[in-house]
Parts: sequence; C-alpha cells; structure tokens
Amino acid sequence: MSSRLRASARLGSAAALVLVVPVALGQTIPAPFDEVYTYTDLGSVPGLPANYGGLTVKPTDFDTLLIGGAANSAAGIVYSIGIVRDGKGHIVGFDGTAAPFVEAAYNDGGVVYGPGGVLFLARWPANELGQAKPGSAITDKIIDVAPFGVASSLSAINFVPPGFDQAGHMKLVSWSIGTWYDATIAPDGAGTFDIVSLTPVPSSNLGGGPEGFIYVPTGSPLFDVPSMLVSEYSAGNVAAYEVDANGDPIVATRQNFVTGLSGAEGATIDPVTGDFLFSTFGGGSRVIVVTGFATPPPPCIADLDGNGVVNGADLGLLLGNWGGAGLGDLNDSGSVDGADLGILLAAWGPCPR
Ligand SMILES: [Ca+2]
Ligand SMILES: [Ca+2]
Repeated sequence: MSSRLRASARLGSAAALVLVVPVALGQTIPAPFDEVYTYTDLGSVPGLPANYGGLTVKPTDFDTLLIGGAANSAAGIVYSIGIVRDGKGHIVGFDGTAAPFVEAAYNDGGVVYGPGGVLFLARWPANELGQAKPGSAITDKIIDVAPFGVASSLSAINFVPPGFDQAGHMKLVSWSIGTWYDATIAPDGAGTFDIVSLTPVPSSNLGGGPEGFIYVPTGSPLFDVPSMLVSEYSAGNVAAYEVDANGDPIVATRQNFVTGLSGAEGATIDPVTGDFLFSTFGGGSRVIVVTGFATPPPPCIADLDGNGVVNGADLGLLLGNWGGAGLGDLNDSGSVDGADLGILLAAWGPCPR
C-alpha cells in the first residue's frame, strides 16, 4: 500500500469518525474501567511537527519523553521533550520545546526501547524495522521485514516485559489488516540486533487498525490476568486484551478501554508511575495520559542481550565495546567505561519483575 493510499485511508477514517461523533474530542473511558482509571489530555508537544508517531520515556532519564514527529514521512525524526511531573510523579505537562533526538524516517506507532538501550522503530509504510544505538543521532540499522513475511506495513512493535510469559520476545503488528507476529532477536556484534525468528500468529490478528501497544503493569486494578492495551488508529479506540501464555493477545477478550478518539497512534507505560501514555496521529496532535495502573518494575537496562538476566554474557558485551559508544553506555555519557561497569555489576542477576 502506498503512503498516498494510507493518507487517503486515514482522511477517510477521520471523516467517518467526525460524522459518527459530532462532538470533537469526545473520548470516554467506559465501565468498568472508569471506576479506577482517569485520563488527562496533555495537549500538543511544543515544537513537535505533525503528525505524531510513537512515544516512550527515556530509560536513562525519566524526565525526558521521546516522540515521533513528521511520522510516516521520509523527514521523520524522533524528538525529545522535557516532562513536568506532579508531586506524585504523574506527567502533567511538557517543559521546553521539542528537539531532534534521532533521525527516524517513516516512524510510526512503534517507538520502543529494547535490549542494550537500542531504540527500535517500526517504519511505515516502508515495512522496515529500524534500530538506533544509544547516543546515536541516526537510525543505524534497518531490516526489511517483508522477506520475513510481514504484511505491509509494519506499524508497531514492543517487547514482552519481565514477569510475563515469553519475556524478551518481540511482538510486531501491521496496520491496517492487523496481522500479528512473534519474533526473537540476538546481538549482531555491532551493537544492534538481528532477527533470529519471526512467526505469524494468525489467531492474534487484531481489528481496528492497530498501532502502538503495551503490556499492562502486573497488579493493575481490573486487570486480574496478563493483559495489553492497543491503540486502534482506524477505530478510534484504545482496546484491552487478555494475553495468552505466548504473550499474544486473545482476540475474543477485547474490551474498550478508551473510546471516541481520533488517530490513536503511539502507546507506552511511564516507568515512574505505570501511567499509560498515548499519542494521536492527527486528532489534534495530542498526548494523553491515563492514570490508575500499578507501577512496573524498573527498566533492566544492563540486560544488554535481552534474555532477562544480567550476567557474564552482558558483561562480555560491555567489555567488548570498552571505550566505544553505543552498546554498554548505560549512563548515556557517550562512552563505555567504569561508570557503566558499575551500573552493570549493581544490577547483576535476574531483571526485576
Ligand atoms: Ca542478559
Ligand atoms: Ca558511559
């Protein structure tokens, strides 16, 4: 599908939504979730060019949000913007003006940190997986996922977090037909990752035009079993699904979590509070935060190979890049040195869960 076609489809979807929902921004959290969860519209990010792609809090600086700008275009860039938190840590606004963080052409709903502090990027409509090393200003590695059988085009990715079955697996989804995939990755020796396996999971194909998705922090009210949330761009919702023993959504369990949206796009969990944040592509170019979730375990940034434990293999990767940039630069200083070694040794053992 060409980008022009998608632009047309997106306009059509937005127009249809306006006809059905005459009151703009009529977003609602339906029962039973409204008893626990509340949402705040943070508005637009100062200086961030439309349209908005995915978003994530920087794992080495919880006061910085990264978010895709000029999404879906060759000019796409992931920007950084300061976060303002209230006394309880909840994100209540933005500080300063968005600044370019890493070139990210065709960024879409998947802007996600993976093992080794590598930023993974779903590239729509290029149907590619991008990777940017820690400290890099460019997308260092691009994998064409079409040869792996991914339907055009990949829109979002995420990693199954510690505490869930199949932790560390990468999950991928395609907009607009909602095909769902399971994948594993491994270090490629250059500070980025290769895809080892990539398998379609047809029983988990999703409706609604799926974009960004997250795993709900364990212990969150009204989510008694492992669950996920999915931004549905085309349907204008955020949907909740139960997750099976493979970390894949169980389609029959779908519930509305937020309705009445236009352009739900990115999705991420705030590591400080467990709050769910999502962006909108169009729809007023907004960032919305939903509070009420349990706090997740802290990011396991020293697990450089993403296998759920910090051990000798991670130490070997760090030492193998000693004095270099990127992999193993756990404090974002620009080089791998004793400070990073200290962080790794302090995190030795299984990742928090
Ligand atoms: Ca490891
Ligand atoms: Ca460092």
